Amino acid sequence: MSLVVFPFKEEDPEVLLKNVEIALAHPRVDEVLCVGASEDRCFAETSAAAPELARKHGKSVAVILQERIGELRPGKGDGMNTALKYLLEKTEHRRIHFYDADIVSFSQEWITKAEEAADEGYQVVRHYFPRSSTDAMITWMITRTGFALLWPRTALPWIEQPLGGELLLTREAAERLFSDPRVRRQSDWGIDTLYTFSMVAHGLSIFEIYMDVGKLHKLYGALTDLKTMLIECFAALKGLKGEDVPEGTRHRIEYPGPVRQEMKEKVGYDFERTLHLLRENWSDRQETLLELFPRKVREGMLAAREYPRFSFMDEEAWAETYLVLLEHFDSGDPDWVELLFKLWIARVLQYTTAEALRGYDHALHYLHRMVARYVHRALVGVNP
Ligand code: GDX
Ligand code: MG
Repeated sequence: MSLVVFPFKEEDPEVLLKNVEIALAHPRVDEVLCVGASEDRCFAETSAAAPELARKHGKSVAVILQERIGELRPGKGDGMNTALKYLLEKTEHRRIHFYDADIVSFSQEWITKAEEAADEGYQVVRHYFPRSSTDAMITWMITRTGFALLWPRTALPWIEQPLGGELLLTREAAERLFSDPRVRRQSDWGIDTLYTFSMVAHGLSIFEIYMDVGKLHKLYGALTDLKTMLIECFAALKGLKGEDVPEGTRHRIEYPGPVRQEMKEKVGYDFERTLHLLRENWSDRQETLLELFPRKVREGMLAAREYPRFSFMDEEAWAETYLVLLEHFDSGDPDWVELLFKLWIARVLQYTTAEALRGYDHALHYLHRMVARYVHRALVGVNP
């Protein structure tokens, strides 16, 4: 039987409690665990409502605060790792599910599909779902790009949503992840990268299941809101760059379904507000750091201080930029943080205007091919 976990921080308690009820009503679920970042309003309301929900369903509902397990900013990583620790030390459940607390399209189907895939013997089940062509820009430009450039022979570049927070682990998989010190230290947004990395590094079998309904949840405006996530996800990848990953993971991906028109037309971020970000927070030191980058990138970025420029940041320029960042980026240095952010903004804007504008089908095809070309580049080298 299974444990369902919702990590949460400042969420709408109504959404979280509805999701808790959905999970409790599922026949495969024995217990629900909500792991809060702090004693915020959501924590108070969820704790107050838990005993009644538990009674109603005849199952356990625990609401706990996350422990300090890692070494970086205390964030979602401490929350998820606290749940692994709880599973292993306090319970006998055979499986653990994670779902973001803010999903408004959550249903029993999320749990059922994961359980059925695990019944086939997979140690990890990951949910994936349609996303708009301008959404998931950290996933595509940071994580999948990095996985392709660093571990081209492994399953890593081919994981559809390597930052997805919806997944199932068998108890055995949870043990493997939690015993990995690289996973435990990652207390911040880098946790999703570390879980994905670690499951492939440990050779666990993975089934990616497709959720038609998609994940409707809280949305961001300008890309600034994603800044911390971007930095922490890149830093996590950079920290892993020398690590060995075996090639032979069993990895199956459920074939996706047709994508609704609404999703195809959705715009993932506010273009105009994002354009401004290219001109913000420059310093002399950042200009000096640009000397480490290829000329095209350096000149393009310097010009972008005056007037929005980004067309120079094409796929190849981004690969070259990425390799420089892997070498030199320092997440403790505010100038590096600002520079990475603006370089990524330039890449996202270039992709948006050169590819996403040509329509959803073109854009998604482009992104998948881009990853394949990065894998090829890492294995075979750059074409002359
Ligand atoms: N316990 C705990 N502690 N929970 C947290 C914390 C924290 O410090 N920070 C966030 N959460 C919860 C949050 O309440 C939600 O349930 C979940 O973690 C995800 O956070 P949200 O703000 O909804 O992030 P978003 O942008 O929806 O990100 C998700 O998708 C990203 C992606 O796929 O790109 C999330 O799973 C990210 O980890 C992932 O990178
Ligand atoms: Mg969310």
